[in-house]
Amino acid sequence: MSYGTPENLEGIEAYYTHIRRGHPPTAEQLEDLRSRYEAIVGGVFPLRENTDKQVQALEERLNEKYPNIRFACYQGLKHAAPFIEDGVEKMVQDGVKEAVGIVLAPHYSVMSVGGYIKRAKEKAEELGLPISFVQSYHLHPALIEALTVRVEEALEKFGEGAKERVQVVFTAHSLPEKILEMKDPYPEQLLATSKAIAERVGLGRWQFGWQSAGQTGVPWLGPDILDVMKTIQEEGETKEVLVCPVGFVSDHLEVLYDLDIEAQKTARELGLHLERTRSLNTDPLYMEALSDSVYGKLEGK
Ligand code: FEC
Repeated sequence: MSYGTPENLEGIEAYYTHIRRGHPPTAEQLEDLRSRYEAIVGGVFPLRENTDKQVQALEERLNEKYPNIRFACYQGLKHAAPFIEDGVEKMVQDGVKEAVGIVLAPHYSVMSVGGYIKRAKEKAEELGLPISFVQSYHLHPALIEALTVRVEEALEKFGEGAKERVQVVFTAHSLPEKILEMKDPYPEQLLATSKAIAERVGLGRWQFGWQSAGQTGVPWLGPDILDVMKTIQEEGETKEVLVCPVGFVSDHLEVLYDLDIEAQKTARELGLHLERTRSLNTDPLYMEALSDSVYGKLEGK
């Protein structure tokens, strides 16, 4: 399961309305989102192609690794077609005997992964399909390895001694602060992933920051990456920043716009040198983390 993205520029309004639980955006909100998509894609939506490739790569990896079982991967998207319910329905139509649900995002929150699982479970129960779920895989060794490699290679762009000098900021999508009252594991899981990578690389300076918070009139988790950069500039201990978006697994709007355009603009204004780690996309180590997590949930193996 994955977040989903519009098929084309005309599809943005329906997509945005779905994200807003059926409430259409104002003309101004719609224009703002359209202009962000136009800035990154010029009419193509990278998340769609990336998710297709990830699903294909996972199916190939599962069948290669566990040849005694026949695996077929179905896609179910949260906010676009094919929706989560469509994916479950297709499995039943195709005669699937046992299903495992996994969300491509590694960290559990009741508001993110929990929402995907709830919808898939309800549809599977309605149709009588046995299904189990991977809740999170944020500390899977292959995931940590893939992210460690990315931090190390990005640090090379800063030259000698970068490991001690550069401020590394791990980020993820912010959520409304109310998740803290619910004892949601999301912030802790994100910190655990960040800490594991920082220790593996041997980072001298690192911290966690949030990004892409919504404008909904309620407080969202902070500090935001843009404020984090302002603080780094004010403290004056370094002018070099590497952002590693551990909560995202693909190149899409929140990475290609929020980090590569918006955060880069702020960095330039603040006189900071900002780099970002490469997205996981179909990295074989990422596929290893996914396939291993799926296999671990199979009843009939
Ligand atoms: O490239 C693309 O087309 C899609 C990029 C995209 C990803 C993504 C991931 C997450 N979101 C999460 C939570 C929220 C909450 C709201 C919210 C709103 C938006 C909007 C867009 C959008 N999100 Fe998203 N998210 C992506 C895109 N997201 C566009 C609407 C306009 C805006 O705010 O920019 C607020 C909903 C509301 O109004 O009530 C909450 C979380 C993730 C990471 C986990 C996951 O992938 O599921 C959490 C990718």
